[in-house]
Amino acid sequence: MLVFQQGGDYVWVDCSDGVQIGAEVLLSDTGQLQLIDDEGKEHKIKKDNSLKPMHPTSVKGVDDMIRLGDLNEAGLLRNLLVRYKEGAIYTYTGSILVAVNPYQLLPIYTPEQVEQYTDRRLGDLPPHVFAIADSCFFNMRRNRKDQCCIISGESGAGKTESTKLMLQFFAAVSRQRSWIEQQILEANPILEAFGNAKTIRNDNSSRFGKYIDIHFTKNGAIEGARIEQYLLEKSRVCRQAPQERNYHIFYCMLMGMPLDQKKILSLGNAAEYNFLTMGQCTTCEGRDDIKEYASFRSAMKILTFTENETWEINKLLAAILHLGNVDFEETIMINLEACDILTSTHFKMAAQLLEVVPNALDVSLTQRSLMTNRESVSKPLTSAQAVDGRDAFVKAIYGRLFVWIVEKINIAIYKPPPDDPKHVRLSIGLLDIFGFENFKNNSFEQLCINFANEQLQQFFVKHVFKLEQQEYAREDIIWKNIEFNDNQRTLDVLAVKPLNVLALIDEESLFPKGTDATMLNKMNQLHGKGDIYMPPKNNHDTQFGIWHFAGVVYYDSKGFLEKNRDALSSDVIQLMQTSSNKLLKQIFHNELSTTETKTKSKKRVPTLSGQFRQSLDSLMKTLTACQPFFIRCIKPNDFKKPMLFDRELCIRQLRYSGMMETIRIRKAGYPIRHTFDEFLERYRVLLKSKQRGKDICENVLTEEDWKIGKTKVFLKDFHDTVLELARDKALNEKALLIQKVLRGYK
Ligand code: AD9
Ligand code: MG
Repeated sequence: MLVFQQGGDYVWVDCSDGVQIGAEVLLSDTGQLQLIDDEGKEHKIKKDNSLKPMHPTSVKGVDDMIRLGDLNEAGLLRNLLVRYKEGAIYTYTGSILVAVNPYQLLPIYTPEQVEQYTDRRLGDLPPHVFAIADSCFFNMRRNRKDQCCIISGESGAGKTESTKLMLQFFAAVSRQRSWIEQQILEANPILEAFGNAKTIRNDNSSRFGKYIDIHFTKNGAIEGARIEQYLLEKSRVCRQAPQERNYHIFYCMLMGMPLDQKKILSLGNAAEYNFLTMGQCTTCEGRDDIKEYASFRSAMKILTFTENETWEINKLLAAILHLGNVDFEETIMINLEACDILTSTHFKMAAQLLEVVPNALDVSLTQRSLMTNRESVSKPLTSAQAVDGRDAFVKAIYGRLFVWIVEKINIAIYKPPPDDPKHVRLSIGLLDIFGFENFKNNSFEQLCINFANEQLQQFFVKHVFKLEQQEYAREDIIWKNIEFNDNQRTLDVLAVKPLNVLALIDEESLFPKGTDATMLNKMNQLHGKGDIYMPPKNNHDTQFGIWHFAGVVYYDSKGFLEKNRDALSSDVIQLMQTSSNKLLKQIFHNELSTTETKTKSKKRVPTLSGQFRQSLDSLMKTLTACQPFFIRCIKPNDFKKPMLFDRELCIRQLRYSGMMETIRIRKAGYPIRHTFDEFLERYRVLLKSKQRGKDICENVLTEEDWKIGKTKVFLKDFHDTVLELARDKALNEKALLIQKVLRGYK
């Protein structure tokens, strides 16, 4: 029987959120125990035996969750909490890193720290994002295999910051201190200026996904890099939710650009533009737009954008702002609702900056051409339709501009491999992609984003659970299967089964008479009977639900097809044909060349989801060819505040990322494997003999709890560390010995 006699003991008590909370026993007098829980709440409990004592590992916390004695949600959560309170934001689960956002600058990213973590084995030093970077770098060279690191978590959890820290580490250990490293680092301020914005969840939220592939020589020097971007949120250019901003670049430009240049573009303050004020917020606490603009400008120079190119970009950004202030007035034209543009300096400036004739801009915004059987006729647009058309144009300009800028960056940082067949190129890829989204209103963008997250989750599940357990079976390792949440069925409904949800959306988008309603109808008919897709509750409802690995999300089908078609009106395309703005023509060269060749062969412009799926497929192929690392970022509170740990929020994130099952499998499993030959080749120095084969492998392993399969040695993460350290030591001793012998000869 357990009797708590004095203070200082720790126990688990029930908590309203359903997960037990830790509590310290303060005093135990006659009949009652006084407990203070982790949140400072007092509990008075009768002495009884039902109180569960806390395992010592949970009292102080451990570096690696697989060492937790209380292997349950409560233990996991407390471990992160205890460490977080001490400023230890990183924790391992084997080689998977859990990172809790500190929301404050910690003194743990100095050059000294980089040095300290360089060329050390995982687990040698306290958990750190640098240790993961170092392991990627080490494994890449040791195994001669490309590595990737998948950084996941919800908005504001710290993915982008982790990515930047990894890059900082690679640039430092590459040790060349050359131009290319600087260029790769400086790509970030540009990408963030154009692709990040203040949202209610994150003051610097990335509104696009990115995969940065860093290329190394076989000696570990950085050779170049390549950036892939995914699905920028274009709607933000025209509309922002309350307390959110448009992309940083607009505010930076208006704050930082010299007055004489602003004058030429006829630009004022952010408050004057409709497109910058929808969220009623033009500044962002803690961000200095003037300073950011200066860093952006210097980054543009480093990435070889010429003064002229930067100026041309500014012109297009200014044109967007002016277009946003163009007003339309309702009129009647031969019994039809129509609209006129109210002439203003904004309209004139927009035409001037786009380098088109004002009248042509007017016509393309207020009328729509339709092809009848024989001829093209124009139909006037209502002012609401004109606003929609204008917004589509603006979104297209910004979206294409973003793609063009990323391409330009790639031209500067990507170096094609030399023609030498002996040249070895190795790479480490960092994936920083938008987290799972579930808002009050979810639309087509959220479906795409959540689909990407389903794919990444499946990659994780496959790597951590499926392939691992299959391999144990193949190698005859005795193993008790671990249950895990497999999201394959959701992926099947979304994108694999014939006539899956994404295929149906595409099909309806290409079908001229297709509408959101006909699309919804088809989805209901084909998927309504399963348990992944949830049809609308009644005939008037336009929302359907999908059971994702992270919970149910309801999507409003309104506007799906238009967003997916992502088509520009032929009037706008024709307008651009007449423009003399070279950058504008360049960013739209795909559309412009399609219309020019239209008569010969009708090229089909792929839909948005089609393009996105294609780029995701290629990403998955790349990831599958790499050895993966995972960083799971956790957002500790919704207020962007340091030292605030919201239990419920954290439990939810740990649950849907499958952290509990991950710990179980990492604790029970053997994530490190080598074939017998590979193993002996690397660790031969720890042996006296030159023999080969399975039995000899056993002689190397002094620690316990490894397994020998049919063709491979199976190890735990800590074995890898122990072996590598022993190998380093043995090699050093050998080198010393050789030196001694050589000295003896002198
Ligand atoms: V989003 O999906 O792009 O909206 P991320 O990328 O997950 O999101 P981000 O890295 O931008 O989040 O982090 C959000 C903010 O948290 C940063 O702007 C920092 O203020 C803060 N943060 C994140 N990680 C760290 C850190 N290691 N140290 C200090 C941090 N602050
Ligand atoms: Mg981000």
